[in-house]
Amino acid sequence: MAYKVAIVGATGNVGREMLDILAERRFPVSEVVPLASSRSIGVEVSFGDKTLKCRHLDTYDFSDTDICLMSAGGSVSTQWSPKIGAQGCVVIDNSSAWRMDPDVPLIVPEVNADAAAGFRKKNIIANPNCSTAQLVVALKPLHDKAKITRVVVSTYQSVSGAGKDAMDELFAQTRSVFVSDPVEAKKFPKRIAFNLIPQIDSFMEDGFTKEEWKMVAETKKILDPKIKLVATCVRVPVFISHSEAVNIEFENPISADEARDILREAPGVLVIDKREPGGYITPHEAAGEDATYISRIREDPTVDNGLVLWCVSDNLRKGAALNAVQIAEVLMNRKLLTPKKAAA
Ligand code: 11C
Repeated sequence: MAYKVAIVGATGNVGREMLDILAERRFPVSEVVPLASSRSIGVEVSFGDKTLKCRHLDTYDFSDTDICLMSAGGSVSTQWSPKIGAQGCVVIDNSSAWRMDPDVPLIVPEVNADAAAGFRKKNIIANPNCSTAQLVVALKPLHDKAKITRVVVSTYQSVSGAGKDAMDELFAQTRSVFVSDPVEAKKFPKRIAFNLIPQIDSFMEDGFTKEEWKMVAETKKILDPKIKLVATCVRVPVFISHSEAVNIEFENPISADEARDILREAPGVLVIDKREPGGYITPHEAAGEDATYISRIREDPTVDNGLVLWCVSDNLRKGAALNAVQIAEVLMNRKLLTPKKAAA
């Protein structure tokens, strides 16, 4: 049994990771079709040891394709996902376009895989924002044990979250600083090299940014609507992996030792927590890895039942491409989707 899979946005940061992860995890494919906008037609991408040429999204017929992994931004997804879904191809979408739609499941397989079964209304499943995905993987096992009431999270997000141009901007600005050239900021509102920027996405009326709002709304949809969450999202001059300092308040008591033991057993989590110099994870070490890493687990002495921890994950993998492929695996393993060729 093998699935025909299309990747929309195959030349982007996340699209390329999707191709790599499908190959690495040996997801059973009968064919993989990279799709892109007109400016990337014919561009070559790698899939395992094969080289594939991008085809045009506008002229592709999805009727014999089983799964579409979509990473082409909100406006492409808004326009295309319903059309693709109507052709019987399940869209797993990485944009924010469908996440809050009540008829679209928003899935992190380690947390709420059961909700994936609700995809048939629109044939669309949403992938969360990268900073939410790693957070809920860390929170879920602790919530099951001691019931989380409130979370305060500060993020340290890498530039790859803003795309390839943003990575190029960090590189170019860093070089300019070294050779004393003028530093140009195009993609980011201020210089990012040797700096940090307390704004990700646009501002909302209440003073929070959309990135901060997404962390609140998506955590509630995926994990528990009763959890109160407040976020401050910051861009840092790191290429890959988002880091988060997380303060968690619980209804019931939970010690740092208990939390460490629970997290060690939790799916998708790796604990690196030695109370000594270097006994924790950094974004550089998490890049290219699949796990959500947890370090610096300690009790918060300022509240009744509180913990503080440090959470790091590769935003292009668990935060995007890996999570999307894991959703496809849920559809396959739970027999929620039969390949069209097998069904014919
Ligand atoms: C960033 N988290 O780091 C964003 C990128 O809603 O999927 C992903 C935005 C999203 O800039």
